[in-house]
Amino acid sequence: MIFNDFNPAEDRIFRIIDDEGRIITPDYMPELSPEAIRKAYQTMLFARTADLMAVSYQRQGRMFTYPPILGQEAIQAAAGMVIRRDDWLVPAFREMAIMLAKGVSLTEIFLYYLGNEEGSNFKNAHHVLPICVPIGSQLLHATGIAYEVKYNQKDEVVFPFIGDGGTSEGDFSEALNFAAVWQVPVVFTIQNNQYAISVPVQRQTRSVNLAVKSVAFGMPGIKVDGNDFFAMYKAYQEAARWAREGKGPVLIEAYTYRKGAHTTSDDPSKYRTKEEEKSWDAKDPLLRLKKYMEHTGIGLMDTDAAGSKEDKGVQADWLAGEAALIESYKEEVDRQFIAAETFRAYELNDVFRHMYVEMPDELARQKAEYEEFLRWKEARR
Ligand SMILES: Cc1ncc(C[n+]2csc(CCOP(=O)(O)OP(=O)(O)O)c2C)c(N)n1
Ligand SMILES: [Mg+2]
Repeated sequence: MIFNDFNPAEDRIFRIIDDEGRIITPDYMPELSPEAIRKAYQTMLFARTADLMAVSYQRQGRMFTYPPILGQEAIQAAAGMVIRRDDWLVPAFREMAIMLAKGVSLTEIFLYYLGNEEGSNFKNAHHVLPICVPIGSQLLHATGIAYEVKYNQKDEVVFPFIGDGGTSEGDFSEALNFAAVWQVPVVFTIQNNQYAISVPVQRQTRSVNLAVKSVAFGMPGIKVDGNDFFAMYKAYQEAARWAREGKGPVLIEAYTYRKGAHTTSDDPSKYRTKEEEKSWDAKDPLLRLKKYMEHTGIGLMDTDAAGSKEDKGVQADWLAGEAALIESYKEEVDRQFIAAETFRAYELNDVFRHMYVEMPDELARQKAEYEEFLRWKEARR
């Protein structure tokens, strides 16, 4: 049981592979086929490609502010593989890759960052809440949904996400407290990427880590190397099983690093050093999984490299394969972005329409006021 073996009060961190991609805790290695591991790498590579292109679209002036997931791909690929169709994804705003795994389309995600309300109207995704920018509020929704799940005895687990900074919000404590009191099925993830915009995690808490907060609420908690795909996968497997068996909530701290800016509106060179950023390069989640695959002869494409070629050949094959994959991913991302870019412009009504089945008077008043403002603006031209 990983929750007993890696006690957060002792500040232990759960890892399966080291920075060189070598297995260091074989007893915990999850059973995954070469095909599943290859697929995980490809998922991370697709997410990285889409993420870099999202930043590029913003820089080209074709999209508004976007929060990159660069460096956090292993957490999201692992969560995406464990979360089931009927389970609930309750995102904050830095969960693009998990949203894709749950069936949200990239076009929908891009629409959101183009300010279009249709970007929260997921056509094919099941049990996914909209992106949530008000820090922490989504955790209360998660606990509430899990209350309903337990009440109606459904086989569903709720997966909310929050950042390290978000743990300083009252909503964090309220949501964890009642999830534990009610023993409802929630797997809380803190993506501890070390920063809340410019504020380092050391200024959020005096606790030895974030996972230890689980102790006070009375639930299992574990600090996991968030850049280790296998550790994240194993942690999610065990946490989801725990919650699904009716044992209550779990807190996972995924210890990682935000390699990019907070959002495209931020400049991290103002508050952190190049040396610090560089020190995380060797811990890159894609690099570590790639090294593991190289040691074990799992090729990037569907034929396994083991024994078939000289080392150099495998490496060359990998690089050529990766370049080709990235090219095909870029085409796919571009296709989905253009679908968002050429989507119908949103109507004024959309901004007010989706909150209630019947618009309350106060909202109707705001809508009238806004229409009035637009008329005034038009007349001023
Ligand atoms: C209630 C609230 N307060 C402040 C903000 C402004 N804000 C947006 S993101 C952010 C920092 C969040 O940091 P963290 O929780 O670590 O998540 P990360 O951005 O690192 O993923 C802040 C303060 C907000 N969106 N909502
Ligand atoms: Mg953060």
